Amino acid sequence: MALFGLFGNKNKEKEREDIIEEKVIPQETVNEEVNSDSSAADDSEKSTTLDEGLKKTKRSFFEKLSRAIVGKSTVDDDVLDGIEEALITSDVGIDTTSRIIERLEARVAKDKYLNTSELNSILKEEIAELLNVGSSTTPQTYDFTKKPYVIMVVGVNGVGKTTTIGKIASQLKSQGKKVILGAADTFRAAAVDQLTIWSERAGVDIVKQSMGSDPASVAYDTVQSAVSKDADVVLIDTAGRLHNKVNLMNELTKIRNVMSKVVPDAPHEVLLVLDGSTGQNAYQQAKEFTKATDVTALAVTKLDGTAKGGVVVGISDQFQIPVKFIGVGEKINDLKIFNKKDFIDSLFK
Ligand SMILES: Nc1nc2c(ncn2[C@@H]2O[C@H](COP(=O)(O)OP(=O)(O)OP(=O)(O)O)[C@@H](O)[C@H]2O)c(=O)[nH]1
Ligand SMILES: [Mg+2]
Repeated sequence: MALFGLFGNKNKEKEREDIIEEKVIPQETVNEEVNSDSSAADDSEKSTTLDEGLKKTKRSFFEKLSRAIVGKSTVDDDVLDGIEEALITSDVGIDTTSRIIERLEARVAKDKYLNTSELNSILKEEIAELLNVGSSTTPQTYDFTKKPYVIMVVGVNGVGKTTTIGKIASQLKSQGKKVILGAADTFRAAAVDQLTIWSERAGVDIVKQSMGSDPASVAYDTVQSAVSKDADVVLIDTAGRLHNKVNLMNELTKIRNVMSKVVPDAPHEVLLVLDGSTGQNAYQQAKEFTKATDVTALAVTKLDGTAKGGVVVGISDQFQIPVKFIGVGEKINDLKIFNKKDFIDSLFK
């Protein structure tokens, strides 16, 4: 028996090694990797504003845009080509960029002498309309009539799952909610320690077991503890995984199933965390992960460290699943509830 157990663990380890090997870091993002100096996570520092968080994206996008219109007074084909390039290289994505350019073309066709000096406001209007900003309200974060409201957090390695959980826990705690974290990333001892530190920072409870224990068992214990303590929200941390690792995706199904034995409609939310600084990779992950498992909400992190913030525009345009949160820093208050209007306003400020 013990021998089989040993082999089982070996296989598991092998699978994890594969994941780490397969973690793709596009070359161009290496230089702009976010500062992961742990001193940056000092809670006493003030939180990053949306404007500050989007600074790199804004600077890079408007530099490209001004290059597109230099020496031009009206929006002609050359200018449109330049805008297209600016959008694509800001990681808005080809499909969404095409839709924005089509809108601009229609506008130029109507008004032949569209002035380049108005371009920013025109572009802002068209992007806002494309994303249906007029009808957007800040997403209701959670339905607290469900008690406990169970959130399972998933995604590939290193995207910011654990950090995002800590930030959400802190926000909910400050709203007076009773929150319990579940350390269902049992693969690394450090993962449990990291979540424990976040639980202390946020001032919320945590349920954990020893490293290597069954993640589904931790999730089960957490939900049960939440029920007995009359908690409002459960946040389950999971190990990073790739969508194409069948066993690991099955593990997520198992975690879901055991939680629903305690609270029948749990998990109420499956939050997929995406690293915004990986640009097009984040799209790919969203596409593939949402195919492989039920995902009900998205969080896009690390926007502060990248010029690829346009990725949020593309993701909100192309996925039916709402972007609920954006991460703009490593500190506990550096998570914003995503509001399309505020985002576009900040981008064009
Ligand atoms: N600058 C910045 N860094 C972030 C943000 N969110 C997370 N990070 C950093 O990203 C790194 C990875 O974050 P984790 O929360 O450990 O990511 P994870 O998905 O839990 O990682 P695994 O458990 O290893 O799969 C940490 O150094 C975080 O501080 C963000 O919004 N901005
Ligand atoms: Mg983690």
